[in-house]
Amino acid sequence: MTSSNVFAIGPFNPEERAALQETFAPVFLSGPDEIAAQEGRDAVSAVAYKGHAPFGAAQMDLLPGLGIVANYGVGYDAIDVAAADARGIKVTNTPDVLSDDVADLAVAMLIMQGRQMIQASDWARSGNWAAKGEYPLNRKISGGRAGILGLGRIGREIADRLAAFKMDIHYFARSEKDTPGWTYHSDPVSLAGAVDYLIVALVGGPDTANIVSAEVLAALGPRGILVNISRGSCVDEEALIAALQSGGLAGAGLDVFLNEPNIDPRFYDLPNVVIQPHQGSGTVETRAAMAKLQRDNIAAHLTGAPLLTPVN
Ligand code: 8YV
Repeated sequence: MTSSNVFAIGPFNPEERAALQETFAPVFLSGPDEIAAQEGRDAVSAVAYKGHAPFGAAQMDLLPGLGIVANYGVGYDAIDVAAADARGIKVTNTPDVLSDDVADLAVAMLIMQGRQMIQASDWARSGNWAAKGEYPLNRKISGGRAGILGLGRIGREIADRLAAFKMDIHYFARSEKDTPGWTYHSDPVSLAGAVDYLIVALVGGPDTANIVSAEVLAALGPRGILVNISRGSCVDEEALIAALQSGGLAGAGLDVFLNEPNIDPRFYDLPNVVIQPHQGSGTVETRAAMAKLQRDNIAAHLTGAPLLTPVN
């Protein structure tokens, strides 16, 4: 199937570009700000979207024939779904295929932070191991109390992994789930107060903005470790930095930030933070599966077949 009526917008890698080219022969744009200058935009019926730049009413109105925005990613907070609904535009995302990788990274950051793996590696590399002896003792992670903020697909994968680390699992979600043995909390402060480790696995967007507030961080406390693999917007970043600087929180493992990739430089000076460059889904296997699901959704739309993973 080829159609020049497809725009592929965002930082697609060479493999993704080649597959999109072979399937749809799209016009490639590096970002939504390039739409306005495109001749032929009136004929565009599908957008393959990648990245976190906002795609809302203004962009949709430049594409009067648009029928689908297929997002590369499970989180679609960059796309204004209400504006899409109002224009009869379908939105799809890429759930499930990335859940394992994101959950793996969440657990890895928790252990890296708790066991001080970066500092311990530096200790060995710098010669301190030989010169000064064994690395100072750190902290046991298995058997602790873990709180999952948002028990969706990714949150469940994280909880399952941490349960295998013999942890006591607590969670916050919109409603109580059928998860025998796990403890439900109806508000994030109560959850944070009950656990040692708080893992943020919420969706992004206005409804979850700053859910991890100063109050939540205070409830998590000086022995608490915060892990975030969802969106920077879920955390009050000022309050987080203050807690990390003051010892109000033991540490954090963060894959997502406000204003990424230009993150707040104060994070670079904090030794108690494991920083990852939003790479939760960033494996060869998973990114190929995400890209394929995105293409399959567009192909379904163009052939009138049911969408595989519709959002609206
Ligand atoms: C990004 C993500 O999509 O799936 C999500 O919601 O945040 C990531 O997988 C990916 O970084 C490409 O922008």
